Amino acid sequence: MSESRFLPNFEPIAPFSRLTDSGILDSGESPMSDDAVLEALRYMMLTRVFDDKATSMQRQGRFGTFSSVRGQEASVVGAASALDPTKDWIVPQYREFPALIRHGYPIENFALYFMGNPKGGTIPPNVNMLPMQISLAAQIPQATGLAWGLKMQGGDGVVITFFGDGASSEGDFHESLNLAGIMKAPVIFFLQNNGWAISTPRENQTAARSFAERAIGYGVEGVMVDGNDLLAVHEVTKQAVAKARAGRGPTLIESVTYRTGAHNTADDPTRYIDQQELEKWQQKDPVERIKNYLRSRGIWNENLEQELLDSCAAQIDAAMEIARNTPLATSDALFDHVYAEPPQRMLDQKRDWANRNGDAR
Ligand SMILES: Cc1ncc(C[n+]2csc(CCOP(=O)(O)OP(=O)(O)O)c2C)c(N)n1
Repeated sequence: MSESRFLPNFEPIAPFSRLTDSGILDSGESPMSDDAVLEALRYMMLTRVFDDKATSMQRQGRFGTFSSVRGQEASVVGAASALDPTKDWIVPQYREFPALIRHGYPIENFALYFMGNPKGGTIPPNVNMLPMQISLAAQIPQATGLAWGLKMQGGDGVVITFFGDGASSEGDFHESLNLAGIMKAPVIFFLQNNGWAISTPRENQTAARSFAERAIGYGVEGVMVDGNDLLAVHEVTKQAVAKARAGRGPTLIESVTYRTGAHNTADDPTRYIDQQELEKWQQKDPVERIKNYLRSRGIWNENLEQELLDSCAAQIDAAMEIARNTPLATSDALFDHVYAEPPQRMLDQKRDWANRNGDAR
């Protein structure tokens, strides 16, 4: 066939990037100031410290099942650093610790959540985020609805929702993109393609050559970005935020990265991950890459690294101390924070529960 009627062609496409694997910037101008990069790197380092702490807490039986961000730090922080916490909203999945902390969610709440204390799920009133979502893709329609609502209220806030390649196979993802495209809702669908949905590899998730291109079917712009390149992720997210703020609708960002840790603390990836593939991605470690970039700018050295590590460790320790000293929840806390104004049937259930449980512990 010389002239095919069929779309599209399937030539491989490369993600947008700004840094080489060893952290050298291309010939253009950096989209982030040195101070902004340093701040972002601190969030990435803070995440590593927290991930190690949380994993060890889980091993001691003091934390529930926990999913680390390992390997995806540039992806999450690059996206979050393009947001204005005073007006933009985050609608998370469960692997976005640094984005939530930068937005104002207290680390101790995050810890309490994994300690099974409902207090952890409470979001301070000035923090623009919805709760973490474990049921895959269930948050995506909410992000579209929230963005559409913000638009109707006449403000210029933007919503970003995070999810994985696995979640993108759920109907919720497709329905949300479709509606967001029609309504020109100010929402960014931030799909972290980390290679895996637990043990299901990316190639079993879709026959499409990219996840980003799925946007086209909904009249939405899509972009594929190197998720281990902080500068590139920040740049495309910033563009998507500016576009949404200006009333020009949603964007699907596919952030191509790799989960270099386990899916969560209940997973053993050595049973299914190819060691060579893992090592290839470890060479592109996002934290080392951005440190190399700062080294090439002459502003990174061992003293600064130690200083940052110490301050991250102190910050995590202080938050853990608060979480440890928070009284255990009584079981009637189950009924709190479910409705702003609890309906009568819930008040009845709460009273019955208290009558049956004495002090309701
Ligand atoms: C609706 C639903 N189905 C199945 C699961 C079980 N489950 C939890 S995480 C996961 C894989 C998710 O992979 P992905 O969306 O790529 O995100 P990642 O964890 O890799 O960041 C599955 C299948 C779930 N939580 N929710």
